Amino acid sequence: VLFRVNLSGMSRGATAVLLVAFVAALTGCASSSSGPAVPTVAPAKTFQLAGFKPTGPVQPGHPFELSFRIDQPSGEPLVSYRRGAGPHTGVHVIVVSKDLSVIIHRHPPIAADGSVRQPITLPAPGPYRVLVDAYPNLGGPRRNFQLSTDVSAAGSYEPEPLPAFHLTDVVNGYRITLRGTAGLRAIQPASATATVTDSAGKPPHLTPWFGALAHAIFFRAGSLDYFHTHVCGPNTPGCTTTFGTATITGRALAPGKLTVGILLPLPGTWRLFLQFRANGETISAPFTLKVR
Ligand SMILES: [Cu+2]
Repeated sequence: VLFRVNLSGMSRGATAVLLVAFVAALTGCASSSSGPAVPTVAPAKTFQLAGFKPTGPVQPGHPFELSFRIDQPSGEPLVSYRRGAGPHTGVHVIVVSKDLSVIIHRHPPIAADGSVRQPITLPAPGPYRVLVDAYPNLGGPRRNFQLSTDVSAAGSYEPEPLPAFHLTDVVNGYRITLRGTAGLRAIQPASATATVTDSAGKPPHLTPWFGALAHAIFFRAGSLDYFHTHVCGPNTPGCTTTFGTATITGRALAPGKLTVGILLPLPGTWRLFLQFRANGETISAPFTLKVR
């Protein structure tokens, strides 16, 4: 027997369809009393954030220290992380406001005991998601995993409505134009082209930053599902993202012209933050994407 269950209200704009298969096993010794026995299931042992700070609201505009470690399923702290070249190492901390108007992306150092500390400043009041993308060095097929928690900045919160898609963003004098996102579909790899010019209209020299020429960080509106790909350059080995059997790599085609690999797991409205570093500053160009 197949039941289709629409779970609405899990996340804004998202409807998960759950297929539940029931097998009615009628055996000769079926009990006639109080229905089927429910098996006892022990809590799943998983990786989890431990010792996370801050434990309460922080002041907007004031730096604070965000700190945590990751505990392994065994209960021991995770101390061994992938190292070396490329963006797929260590721990990435991405703090995003829930209205997707603010993103903060850091790769903090990891102490020998596995603890991670990162100074952060939340610019405005409101709720933020802290996403920890971890690359453990444990062998086996597992490459990375994400854990998340929330922080909030005190004060009255006025969520900004998500802007419609604009072809061109202007950030700190840089013009970033993104083409090729009109027909995006969930689970289908696609590639868009970003063209970047500086305030003089010239393509800027991009400096590799956190192991990539550019980072494409995607969050889904409402549910805050996450995906992350990179634009790789000649000096950024180990930069390709793998997702299942697909590999997603962006490349610099020419100065100021980047291909951006896109592979989003769910339909909906997504916010892409295209991040790169030029002339000593980090630029985050946001784009709203519709994914069918
Ligand atoms: Cu990245």
